[in-house]
Amino acid sequence: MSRLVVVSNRVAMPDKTGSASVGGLTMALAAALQQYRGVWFGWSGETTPTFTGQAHICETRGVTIATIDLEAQDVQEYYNGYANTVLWPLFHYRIDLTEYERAFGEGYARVNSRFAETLLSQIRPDDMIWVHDYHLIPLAQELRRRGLKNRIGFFLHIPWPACQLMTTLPHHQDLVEALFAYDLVGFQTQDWLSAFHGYVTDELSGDVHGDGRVSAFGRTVIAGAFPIGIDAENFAEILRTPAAAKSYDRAAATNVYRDLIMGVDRIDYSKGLEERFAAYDQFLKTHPEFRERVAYLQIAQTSRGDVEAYKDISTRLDGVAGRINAAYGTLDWTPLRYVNRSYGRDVVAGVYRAAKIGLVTPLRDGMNLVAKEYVAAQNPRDPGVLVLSRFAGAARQMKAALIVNPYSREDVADAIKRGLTMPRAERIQRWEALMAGVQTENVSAWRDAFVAALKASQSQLPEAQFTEAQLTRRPAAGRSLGRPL
Ligand code: ADQ
Repeated sequence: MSRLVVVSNRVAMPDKTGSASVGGLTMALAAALQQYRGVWFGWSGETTPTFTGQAHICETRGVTIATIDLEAQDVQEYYNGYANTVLWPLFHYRIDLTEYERAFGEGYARVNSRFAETLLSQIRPDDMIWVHDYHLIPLAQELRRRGLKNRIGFFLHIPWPACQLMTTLPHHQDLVEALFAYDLVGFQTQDWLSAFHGYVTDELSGDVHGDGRVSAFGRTVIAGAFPIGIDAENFAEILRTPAAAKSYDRAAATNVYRDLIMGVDRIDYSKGLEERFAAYDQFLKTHPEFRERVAYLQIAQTSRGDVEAYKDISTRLDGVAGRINAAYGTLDWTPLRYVNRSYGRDVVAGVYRAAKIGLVTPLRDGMNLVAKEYVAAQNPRDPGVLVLSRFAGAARQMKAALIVNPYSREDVADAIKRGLTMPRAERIQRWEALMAGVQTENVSAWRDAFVAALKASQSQLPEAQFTEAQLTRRPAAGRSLGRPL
């Protein structure tokens, strides 16, 4: 049986007890790796004065973990720079926040080359390689240049931008060409896949064949939509833990006379938190009869604190929350509690269950797992209502949610009211439809579909797509991602 080699920017193997704070993606990848006796390769999160090219190797429950340390300049240019100041905002349709610098592109290319250099020695001839996310788009190209012919798949966890936006990226063609070194390229939804097709046909005059094959740059890849899900069974187990029960009891007791509205997010401009707070303000303003009868709890964990665009978000949220509480709060009612920290999955699960409304209103999101976790945590006999942004990939599957436009505070405010007053029978009907999807379109289904498609790509793609020249070809001088044309 061939091994699966998973590559992601960071590696986070769950501990033996299945730590309560580990995310659904980590658990799924860990399970897949155990099944395939795999290797998980990525950055350790540590820095070193000089890159050594040596991986730290350890074995955890049948999985080989291989990590590398990066130089501080790598982290600044590749991670904070190209990945999180260029690609993340661009792919989330925020070109106003994209700050392109050539050094970022150079750092991105350098780290991908360092990943490839170190990874190469770990790979056996029949291994399948599965690369994750926007940090590592050029990795297959770097591996091919070193002669690797194994099957390599790539999964993009975030959206793919519309062609008009993509073309604002300097050297965008080089980045897309790098995707054509994979055999399989996976997107979360049909929308992002269609946007990729649009780029290929409009910008590259490439071909989108009806059977999933896409051709450009003299190469053919398979491109498909593989919507990620959560580990619903594991989530149900977490809900049965004493910590989840305690968290539920506390949230329910604090809000015994009130309906709880909740949100759980990383602090990120793509999650639409300021717009969500404004929508709640609108709701309280236009529906005074609900004041003191609802409480909104927003759990928001700081992320990417070293990136400029993230630095002020928390302060601004503090300000808006303060204004809402000052305007509407009473002696014994705080309308909005904004908690800037991370909680274990068990604690979050308990709060989800106590919440009558789950507010998931990103401005743009590849999928959004919080929407699925909220549904999985509900009491089947008295479920809450999911209010979901139409711009989350999850909206494609979760049609029984109240779908809103997060840019319209009135739209979101109306949905909050509708959710709070929705008859129980309708809540149950909607929840059952949502839950059926969460259970079947789960993380194992995602993983299995991707791995099966990667295996199948073997028979769908030309046997030897790479001539020796293509395998070793470097971009023409001055055409790397970081240098001027
Ligand atoms: P994220 O942008 O991180 O993921 P999301 O899918 O919502 O977004 O996953 C966040 C996870 O972190 C959830 O499991 C949530 O419970 C947890 N979490 C968030 N804030 C937390 C907090 N304060 N305390 C505790 N837990 C918290 C990216 C893409 C998404 C895509 C996923 C998976 O941006 O669109 O769904 O990858 O592919």
